[in-house]
Amino acid sequence: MTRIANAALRTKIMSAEAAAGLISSGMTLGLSGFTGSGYPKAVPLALAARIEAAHAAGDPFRVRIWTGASTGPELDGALANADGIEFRLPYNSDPVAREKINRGEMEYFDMHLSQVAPMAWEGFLGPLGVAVVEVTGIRPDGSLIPSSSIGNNKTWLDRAEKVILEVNRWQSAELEGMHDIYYGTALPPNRVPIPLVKPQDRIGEAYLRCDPNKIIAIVETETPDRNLPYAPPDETANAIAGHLIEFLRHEVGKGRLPASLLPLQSGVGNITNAVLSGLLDAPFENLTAYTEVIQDGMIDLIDAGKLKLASATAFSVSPQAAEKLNAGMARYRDKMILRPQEISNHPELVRRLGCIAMNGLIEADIYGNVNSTHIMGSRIQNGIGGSGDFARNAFVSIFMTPSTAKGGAISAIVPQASHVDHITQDVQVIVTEQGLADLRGLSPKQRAKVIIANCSHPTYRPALEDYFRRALAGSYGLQSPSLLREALSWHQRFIETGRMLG
Ligand code: 0RQ
Repeated sequence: MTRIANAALRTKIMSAEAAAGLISSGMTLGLSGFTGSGYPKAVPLALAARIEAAHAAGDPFRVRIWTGASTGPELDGALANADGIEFRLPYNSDPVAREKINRGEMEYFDMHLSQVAPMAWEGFLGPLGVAVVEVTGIRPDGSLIPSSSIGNNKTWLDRAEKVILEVNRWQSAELEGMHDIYYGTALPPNRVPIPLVKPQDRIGEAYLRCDPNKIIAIVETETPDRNLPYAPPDETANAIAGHLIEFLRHEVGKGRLPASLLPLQSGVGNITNAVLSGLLDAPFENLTAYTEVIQDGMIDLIDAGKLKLASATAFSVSPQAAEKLNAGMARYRDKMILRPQEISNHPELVRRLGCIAMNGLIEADIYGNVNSTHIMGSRIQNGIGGSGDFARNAFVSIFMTPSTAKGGAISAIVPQASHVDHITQDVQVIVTEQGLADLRGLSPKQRAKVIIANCSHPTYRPALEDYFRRALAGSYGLQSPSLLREALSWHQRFIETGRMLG
């Protein structure tokens, strides 16, 4: 059964190959998709095949790609494999694309996710040729029922010269009504306050608007989102979750947080998912989430009656959770809201709501500067994603990580971060399986003592203590004492020998 209820638009149905044929080399494409949800699944594959054929014929066909965040192998993976991406923004976690970026074969603009839509409107990113957006259905009046992510779809549909839609029958029809698309954003000097004061507030419309004259193709699909399983929490993840939940209990005990906490933001990954699982047995009720993605752990918290509402821009769930979600969508619909990412991650709203931000990190230095994106200062892992939107503006900004990486060859706590995404002022709590460092109100030297003592792995602690002691004795100044020749030597040693310490 078709989900295209508008007769005029049904005349635009065509194959993915025919739709991909409408895209030219050099174009900028604005694609839907956020952490493996709601991305177009047929047109990018057909485009990748077209690009491969063009390359075989000596035509250097490449496109520029804008999305919500990460997508799936049929999009980033296929286009990167075909060597078809010239430029990519704002986030990537695809391994093939990552390799291309690190080899210098693809330009990548890694951005705060809340800033993508405003910057697209500001104009300096250049014109947007074609929006390729997955939807759940098209209504008789031509408005669009969004799918399992919103991301930047509103902006792509507004800004693109032409639009290609994928209507995916795999998406639950019961998604209709879950979304909240806010049409009140503007550029300065015409900006007004965003009228959202609680995570559960609905301030927009349930449907995406789209000028039917811009629609050049509609492709029907029935293909699942790329949903990856979460690893069951291991001992390390459980220890991190335990320290963090103990901290939250302590803050409630001190009266600094209400018993229902404040709206939770949780980054993606197994550790943050373990924290959400830990909340199942914690003594907090009537929780809310104002976050980027709804993960398995949040669905379990809703089922347990602990989480009363989750606001996000996308689902990021395992195949089992996707099945549960799709089967029970009508029940979940009034407990979940999907919004454009400029609203889900808006600094004004994160500050107003007082979110508890919980994100992963790659490394932190002894002064509390956090690197979320680069390995050994140079290689990109994923991107800053939404972590900066939330960390700077949160009520309390928490970062967590195992204390070592790569089987112990790397310390996650280092004398100096090899790249900084979150300056020490945006980092209030660091947690590893070793313990938790509450850095609020501490000077850099006080921070160093707590981070080394509470968070570093015992294998690396003596070397960190030794570095700090010598820096205190012999550095150029004593606000954030550093031994510059030595500060990045751990990274250099890893590059040369495969281990940070001899
Ligand atoms: O590499 O897969 O090759 O083994 O980094 O690390 O431990 O699996 O942790 O999946 O939680 O990711 C910061 C990358 C953590 C993530 C980061 C290597 C490690 C492994 C992944 P392998 P883990 P996670 C809002 C929040 C930025 C975006 C963000 C991230 C790989 O949390 O991308 O916060 N954050 N978004 O071996 C060398 C170190 C390392 C290291 C880890 N110190 N040195 N390699 N690794 N630490 C949500 C969104 O924006 C969508």
